[in-house]
Amino acid sequence: MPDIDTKPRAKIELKPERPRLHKVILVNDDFTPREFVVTVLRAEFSMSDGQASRVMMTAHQRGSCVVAVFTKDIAESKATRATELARKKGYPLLFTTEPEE
Ligand code: TYC
Repeated sequence: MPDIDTKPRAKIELKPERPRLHKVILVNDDFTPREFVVTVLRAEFSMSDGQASRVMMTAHQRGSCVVAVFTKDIAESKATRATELARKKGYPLLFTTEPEE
């Protein structure tokens, strides 16, 4: 019988990395009406009127504003859906995404 060492070795723990979150960013432009930006934020990101107005005003004054963070797929689909709502009305409103640091 061969002498096989069956003593337990140190356990290798496999810790899956937590998925990186992605920011949805609202970009300012000179043409989309403020009320429409607020409507899109409320519809797509379930914001109250107050929250949506503050996010819209931040983008308006600073050029852009982080709307929310999600996993990559959800961030991208929400940004696309929100941007498409604007395209349907002929507005250049843009939502982009980027990974969180
Ligand atoms: N700047 C636009 C205006 O004055 C309003 C606006 C705000 C548009 C935020 C886009 O992300 C935006 N009508």
